[in-house]
Amino acid sequence: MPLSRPGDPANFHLLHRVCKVVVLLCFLHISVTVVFYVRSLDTRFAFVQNQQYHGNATQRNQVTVTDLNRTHEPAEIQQQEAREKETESGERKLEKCPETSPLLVGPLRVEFNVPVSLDQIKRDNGDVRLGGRFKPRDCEAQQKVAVIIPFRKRDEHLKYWLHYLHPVLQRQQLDYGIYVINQDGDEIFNRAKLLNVGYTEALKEYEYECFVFSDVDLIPMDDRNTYRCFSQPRHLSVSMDKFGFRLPYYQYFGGVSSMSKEQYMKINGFPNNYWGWGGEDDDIYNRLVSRGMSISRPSGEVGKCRMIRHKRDDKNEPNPQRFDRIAHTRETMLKDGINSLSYRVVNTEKFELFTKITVDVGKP
Ligand SMILES: [Mn+2]
Repeated sequence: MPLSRPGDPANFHLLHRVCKVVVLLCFLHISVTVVFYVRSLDTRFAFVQNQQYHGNATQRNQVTVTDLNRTHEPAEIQQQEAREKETESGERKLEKCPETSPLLVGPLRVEFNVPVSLDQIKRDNGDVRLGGRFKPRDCEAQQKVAVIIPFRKRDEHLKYWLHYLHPVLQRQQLDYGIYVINQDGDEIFNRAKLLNVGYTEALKEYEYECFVFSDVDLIPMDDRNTYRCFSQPRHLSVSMDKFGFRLPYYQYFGGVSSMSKEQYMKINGFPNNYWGWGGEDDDIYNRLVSRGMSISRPSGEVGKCRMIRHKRDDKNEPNPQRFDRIAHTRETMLKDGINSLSYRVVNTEKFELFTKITVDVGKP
């Protein structure tokens, strides 16, 4: 048999079939490419959203991320819907936020050489409500926290505090309020009494369960240092730059600390009679220990913080009676504390980023 020559109908038929297969293969290749391309676009979009989220730390973007994921996972949709189911009271019932917030970023850069403006801080924290209140949008916070700041004539420090702390507290998914307790007049300063006033006044406003007591000039350098309460009273400012990033002494409880309502009541609150600088934090430590409690602390790494450098304020001289007072905490704490607190509120102001309560605490 001779081989078929070109132009033979049988040969043409074979060529036709080969072409068909090639075209089909091409089509298949293109479809697969298109499918993968579209999917990668989606992922990339979600990634960008996620990045922005970490960048400005508001709740809004997270909703978008969740929404994107929803289109791919029906189980996720059901969960989300269950989470958002209306309760009988008509209120939106949210699931508890996780024990550790997924929004935390870890170490933070903290500097005080660049000036900050209140307007910019307001713009950066659009989700904060009047009086410096916030709660997470997508979940129910683990704790309701009142942050109490004893204050007098430190507006420049307060600005930095608001600038750094509002984003951190939001990322920590807390239901919080900021209370700046401003000592009226020019009498000698009384930090611990102002803290007692803050505790009392904050509770009149909302059912706070946890109280963070913070000096106005202390900024955490890691957002994993959560401003909430623990099973024991918590000392949060454990490695300050001022002390070479270490504890000055084991019993140190100054700077930033937190206590639940129960822990605070157990020690009759704080002393009211420490006028001037020093000693009140050691008195508080003695109170805790005498009630069988101990201090809980974050690690030295997570507990790093910076203090804004400043000169000692006028009318806050070291208190010469402090050593004598500390030696008698056990006897005095029963009658000196939240049960003997007296003060007069001069003025309450609701600013966008904090509540300022000006108070007359008397004099020694
Ligand atoms: Mn200071």
